[in-house]
Formats: sequence, structure tokens, C-alpha cells
Amino acid sequence: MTRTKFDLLIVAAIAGCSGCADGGATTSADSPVSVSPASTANFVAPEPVPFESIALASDSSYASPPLGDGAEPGEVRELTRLKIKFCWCPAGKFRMGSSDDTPGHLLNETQFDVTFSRGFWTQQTELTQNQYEQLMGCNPAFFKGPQNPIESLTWNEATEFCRRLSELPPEKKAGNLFRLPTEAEWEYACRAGSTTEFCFGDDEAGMEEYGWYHKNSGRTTHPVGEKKANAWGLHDVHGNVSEWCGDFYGDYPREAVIDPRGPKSGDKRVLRGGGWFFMPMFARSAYRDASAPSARYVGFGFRLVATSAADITLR
Ligand SMILES: [Ca+2]
Repeated sequence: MTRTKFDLLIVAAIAGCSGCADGGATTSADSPVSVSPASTANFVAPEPVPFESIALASDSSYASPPLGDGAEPGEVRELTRLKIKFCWCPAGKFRMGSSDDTPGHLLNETQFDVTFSRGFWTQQTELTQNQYEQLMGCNPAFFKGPQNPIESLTWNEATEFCRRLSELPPEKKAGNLFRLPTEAEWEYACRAGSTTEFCFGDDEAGMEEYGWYHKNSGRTTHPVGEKKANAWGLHDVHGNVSEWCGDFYGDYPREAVIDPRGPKSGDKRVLRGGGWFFMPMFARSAYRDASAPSARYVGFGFRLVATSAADITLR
């Protein structure tokens, strides 16, 4: 399997780390930009508080309605006790990946057609530290800020957050399920109908208005939602933090697929969208990356997808 950009970053992080979780002092000859926050050397991620001791875990005073479908693409709905905003991504079909003649095209982006038989709700922004802390009782983020995206968390911790949110009594009662997006859902939601390199077109200069990347980030994350949204209302799909997806990383299928769930096995999980530390080409809609589910980095975060727990095609 091709070694990805994040592998190189993680290797560099671990090489300079004396503890279990370096916050990300990384400098690699292969990395697009040196990311060396000054005081990451002694960073150790806090342990999540047991779910049972989280107040929300037994709080059924809030009634959560069943999700239902949105009426139009980009419709916004506020869900859960955490008041997380989601945007409607309608059922439909799109071409995933990039064509051979696309500038920046990589071999792992070979195009194929994807059909979604049902629409789904995608979080409007990356999950914030404030939202994460309410359910996990800790905040591992290196760049602290309640409205900044949660980062420095592993894929395992991101999926544990999804499990806890789905286990809240009001959500269980309503039959709502929260999880990481599949890689196909992520790209479909990122593109929001666009077929260009970025959701805003082909000119990477648009990153100034749509995303935080290595030239404008000041080497840090930024509060979510400050940059322009794509056509379905999603912010920060390009840049800020790179987003964990639910899938194993692997080769794309060669044929058209319906409601894909990714490879059945693998040793890495997908990351999408690039981050505050990357050049624009690594924030393209089709750009794929991946890392071990136990990897922790100052540029890894996530956003949620919400579906009905009863909808087995999208579970
Ligand atoms: Ca992002």
C-alpha cells in the first residue's frame, strides 16, 4: 500500500516523542510544510472520563426528534443536547476521485461512480472542542479554544464519541445514529455537486476564502465556520483539521457502487480534506490520506454524520 503523507508526519512525530502522544512536532523532508509548534514535546493526551460518569449519559429530560429527511440540499437542522448543526445531503449520484489529467491527480484517486440511495445529514463544521468535552470529559486538543475543532484525538476516540452520542437516552429513544462519514459520504458532501478540484472551483487561490491551510493558518487551527461554506452549507471541508472517516483505507473499486462502506479490512483509517499545515493540493476534494486508528496528531479531527439507526443501508 502506498505510504501516505500522514504516515510521514506520524513517523516524524513519534521519532521526536518521549511520551505516548506527541502533540505533533513534525519536520519531514517529504512534508509540505514544517509544523513545529514550540511546546509539543511533553504533550500527553488526557484520558476520556468513563461514560457513566458523564451527566448527559443519564439525562433523558431532553426530547430528541427522529431525524427525518431534509426538504432541500443544505437545509440546516440542530440536533442533540449538544446543539450540533447538520446540513442535508440529498440522495444522488456523483463521480468520486479525480481524472488523470487533473493537476495534482494521484494514482489512488481513480474515478468511479457512487450512488447514494438515501440522503444523510452531515455536520456543518468540524466537531468543536466544546462539543467533544461535554461527552468525553476531556479535551486533548493542542490548540485550545472552545470553538476550535477538536484535534489530537485518535480514530478510536472519534468513534467512541460517536458511540456515546448515539447512546444518549434521547437519541436512542428517537432512533438516531451518529457516526463518522464514510469516505464516499465525505467526498460527496465536500463536493456538494461540484466536479472541480475544490468545492469552489479549480483555482487553489480560493483557499484564502474557503479554508485554513499552511499559508493563512499561522500554524494553528481556527474556530470552525469562519471561512465560506460550500453549496450545501458545509464549512472547513478544505483545511483547518483533516477529518477521520469511518472506512478502512484501500484501493478504490473499478466499477460503479451503491452506498459504499469502503474495504472490509485494512490497517489504516481514511483522513480527508487536509489541514492547517498542508498545501492546497492536499486539501483537494479528491485527495485521500490515511493513518493508523491509534495515531494522534495536531491536525486530525472529524465531523459527524447522522442517520436513522433503523436505516441499514446507511448504518
Ligand atoms: Ca477540515
